Amino acid sequence: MDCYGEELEHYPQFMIRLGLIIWVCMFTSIFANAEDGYQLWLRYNRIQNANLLQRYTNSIATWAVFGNSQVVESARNELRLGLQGLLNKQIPESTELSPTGSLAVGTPHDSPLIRSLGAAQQLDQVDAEGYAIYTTSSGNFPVTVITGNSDIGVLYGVFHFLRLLQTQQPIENLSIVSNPKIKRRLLNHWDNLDRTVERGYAGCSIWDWHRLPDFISPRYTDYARANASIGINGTVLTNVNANALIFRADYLDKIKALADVFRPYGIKVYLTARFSAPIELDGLPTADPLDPRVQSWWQEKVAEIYKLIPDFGGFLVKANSEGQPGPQNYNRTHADGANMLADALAPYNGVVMWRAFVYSNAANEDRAKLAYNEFVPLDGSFRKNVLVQVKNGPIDFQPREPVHPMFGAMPKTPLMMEFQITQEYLGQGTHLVYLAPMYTEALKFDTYAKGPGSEVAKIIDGQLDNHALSGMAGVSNIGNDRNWTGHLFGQSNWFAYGRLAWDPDMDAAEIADEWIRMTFSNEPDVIRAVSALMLMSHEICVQYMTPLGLHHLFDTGHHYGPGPWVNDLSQREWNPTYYHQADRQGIGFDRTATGSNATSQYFEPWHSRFESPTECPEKYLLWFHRVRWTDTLDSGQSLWEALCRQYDAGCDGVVRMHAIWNSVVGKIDSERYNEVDMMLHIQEKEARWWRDACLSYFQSISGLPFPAGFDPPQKTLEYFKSRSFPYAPGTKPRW
Ligand code: BDP
Repeated sequence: MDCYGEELEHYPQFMIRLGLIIWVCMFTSIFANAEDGYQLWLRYNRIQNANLLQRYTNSIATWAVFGNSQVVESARNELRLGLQGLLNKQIPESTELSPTGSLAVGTPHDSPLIRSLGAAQQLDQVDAEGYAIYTTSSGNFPVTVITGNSDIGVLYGVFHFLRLLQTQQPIENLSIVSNPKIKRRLLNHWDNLDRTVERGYAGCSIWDWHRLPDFISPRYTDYARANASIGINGTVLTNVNANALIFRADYLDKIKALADVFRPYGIKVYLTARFSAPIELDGLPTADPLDPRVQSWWQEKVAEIYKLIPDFGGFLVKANSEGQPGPQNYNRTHADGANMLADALAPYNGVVMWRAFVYSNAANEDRAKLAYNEFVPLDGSFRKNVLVQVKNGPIDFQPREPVHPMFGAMPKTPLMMEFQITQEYLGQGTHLVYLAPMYTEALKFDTYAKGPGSEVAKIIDGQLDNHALSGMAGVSNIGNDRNWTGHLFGQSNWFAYGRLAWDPDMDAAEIADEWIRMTFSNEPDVIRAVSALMLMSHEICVQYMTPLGLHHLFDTGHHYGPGPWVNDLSQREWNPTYYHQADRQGIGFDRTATGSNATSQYFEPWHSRFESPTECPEKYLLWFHRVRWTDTLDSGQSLWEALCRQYDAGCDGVVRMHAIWNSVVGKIDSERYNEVDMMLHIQEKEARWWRDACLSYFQSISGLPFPAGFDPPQKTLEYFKSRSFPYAPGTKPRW
């Protein structure tokens, strides 16, 4: 028999063996690497580094959590889950200390052991929600203590400790004290009762209103865990374009069910209040805030809510903005409206977050100035439990805006920061854009409101003007997609938002580093590559969408993709042409003294810097100035050439990002690798779409040739104008 025949003879057996091997490989690879993103950054996968694993196992030979409250129970469960996963074994829960090291967790109030380990002294610098993590010893036995003045402090400490393990930090000699700098750290869900999400790109709303209050999805607990792990302590469940129905008794029962799930994680629920709710729900003839019938309606409603949810947080209100009802319908001011609700909430320590996102349809004034004009004169007239919630920039969550001039201009009123986490204007569900650099650009901006050192971060954390109330809101990017945020990297923006709400002085790179380690890998190559691509991504997006201070070039309704040509919408300020004002001579919005004078709303030296075309930072040039196409910029290029080069640089940037991602192939699981790879492919195509559509249009206006060597758009302007996306996610019919 020849070899060939011999092989054939053994063929069936061989095939069975081969099949078995393939099956085992597939099985183990599926289960070892099943990574669909659901776990977010709370992946407690076994630590691969054997030395480290041994060191951790020695330091945590036993562990105990003291106390019995719901919040302490959450801390205990999380620690159990985390240790079991990361250390890959069940560590005994015991109050007996081990000679190699033990972990003791709880408030001094709950445990004599924690008291005996010097917690009181460590907690000297710790506030109501903060914590201390430190290494000490009992006899000769090393002990790691996680403690706080409150149970929630302990839970936050536990998450911090797990983060140390997840990011593979040494834990033998700890001395950590951490307090949140901002008190109300909230997510704002723009979720509707029909489960659509106003600007959502990750599926439907996670709130399953129809099945609530009886069906409690396990997702609600995981949502709470994820938020608590980054210090978020409140959630506004409903859209700012509010529906009064949420105040009906059956809906309040649903809210109560969610509040009950979130409470063990220190998360309070808040609702958006539709100003006309008394009319819509109970047929009152008016919603005038000074009418006693309206006042008692709200008082009763608030009492009803607190009866069900004793720790209810309060109301978020969008009033007299984009068609929403408000106090101005009755010739009352924003303060009248906010104070009426604040009075109803005050007996229960509830707050009102009154949004400053207003622009009057009638006023023939630069939209960028309107919120300041309406609100600054009201400084000092709001009740103590009112916060005014201000978007980071004066228009509307554009890829880049200068800071909102209201920051620093209302010293008697606590101002809350509102960031958008969902990427309405930043590539929605398909672009990788890490937003921490954009957030920190705003937070670190020195307004000079009280001279140097008046950073936005210090205004919103209450330091600068001594406010007890402080807050930050992030418009959520969460939906019921398996990976929560649609794009996997959307998770990093949720994470970064929470970390910055806890500490607005944190650095975007530091946050990226944590997130990558917790989400993907602790391998230096992976961290280096992914961090580089994240940190470059925002600037690149600005370049291919709205460079040099351009803004609101987005197509109507869905805001997905470019529409700089749109000029037929009924309201002037809904049209992109209003914002760029391009004509044969030049482009840009003159907001200097010769134009709308929006520059005057900024403190010196910003007022003068923004006013001067040469001193104005180039990134805001066309925001504040009209510039001729042929004017020369610092680079020596004409404005037209610079614009073309910026769009080019944006496209090249995405190609670079994609190549960087490709360099981690094989170093992370293939499931998430491939998903992001496909998204980056879309992003490359869409960056090119932005470039070609915008430049085709601007060229049709400027009449100038493209610079030498420039790769011209491959399609006509008519083609770009003809594209339509009737079912793009997050589409809003009106604008
Ligand atoms: C805009 C959105 C719109 C929101 C509005 C708001 O396009 O859907 O309702 O902001 O913040 O960015 O109220």
